[in-house]
Amino acid sequence: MKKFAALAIALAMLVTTGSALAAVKIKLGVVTKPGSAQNIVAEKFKELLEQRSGGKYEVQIFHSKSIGNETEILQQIQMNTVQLGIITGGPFDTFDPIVRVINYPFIFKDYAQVDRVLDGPLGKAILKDLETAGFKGLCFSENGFRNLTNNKRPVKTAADVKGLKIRVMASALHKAIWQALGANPTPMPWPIYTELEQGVIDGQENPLWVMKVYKFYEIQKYMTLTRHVYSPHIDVASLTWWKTLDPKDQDMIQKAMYEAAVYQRKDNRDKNAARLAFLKEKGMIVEEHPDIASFRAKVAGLKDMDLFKVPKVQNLLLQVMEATK
Ligand code: EAX
Repeated sequence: MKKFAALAIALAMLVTTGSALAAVKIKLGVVTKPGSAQNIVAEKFKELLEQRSGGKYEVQIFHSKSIGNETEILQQIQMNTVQLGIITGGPFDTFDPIVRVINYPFIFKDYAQVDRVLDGPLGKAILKDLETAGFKGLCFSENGFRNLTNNKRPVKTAADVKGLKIRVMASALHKAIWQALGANPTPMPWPIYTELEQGVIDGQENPLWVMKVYKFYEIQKYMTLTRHVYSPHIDVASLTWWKTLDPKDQDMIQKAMYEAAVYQRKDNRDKNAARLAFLKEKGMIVEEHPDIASFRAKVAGLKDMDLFKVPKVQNLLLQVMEATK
């Protein structure tokens, strides 16, 4: 018994001394599973920050919905119970309408425009505005250009979309886009495999990596390369937490996240051709050259909707449209 007590004291001392030297833990949330775009950013960031801080920080990645869906992760970041998140642009819609500008359909033609705008002053203005919602916007990584899949019929023109039950992200803009296209949009948080499998929804829209990593080729027959929305992730920190950090650490975290984002964007883009080939090989019927003009025509009026009436949103939308002409 005495021996046991001595051992317990020794152990307790070890734990106390150990914790005095322990790294500062940072919680980082992503909704998707390992191998997904968000996780590639998160893992790269973890590697860079832990190495550069000489072990001062330990990044704990919570993935696969272990701390909730993207909206719930954002709420925890606002409260500083989670410090960082790599979150798809869509769910930010209800926190700050300014993000609608980057989710606007067909606004970006190619990656060169995406990088120029999002890494430049207009992207910085969006990140800065997120402070109004309690987020420190660090930078943009990417989900990618979104494409439509469904299980009902091949889609070549916008008219083919009519009546399809399409799952959309928790975003008023994404809902409005699919309404304008004639679909029956159903907002639903990630993941959605079961709903697709059971036919609760006919289809969904996401970048190519999603169809591969989440095995949508097993349950979705048709894919159309609509590229209707460029979908970034916004890499954010809790503003409350950010203000407690000294400027040197802020700088180190900001740089590590940006490098992780640049690394992931390239990785994502490099893999798209192979993903498309893979999905075809798995039997998906792919419409590679849909009638994009017919899609554009149906969403042309979105900019005049109430969604864009807030002056800061309207102003920025016009500026981004000008920059991507
Ligand atoms: O990254 O909810 C969505 O459609 C997102 O694109 C999803 O998190 C996959």
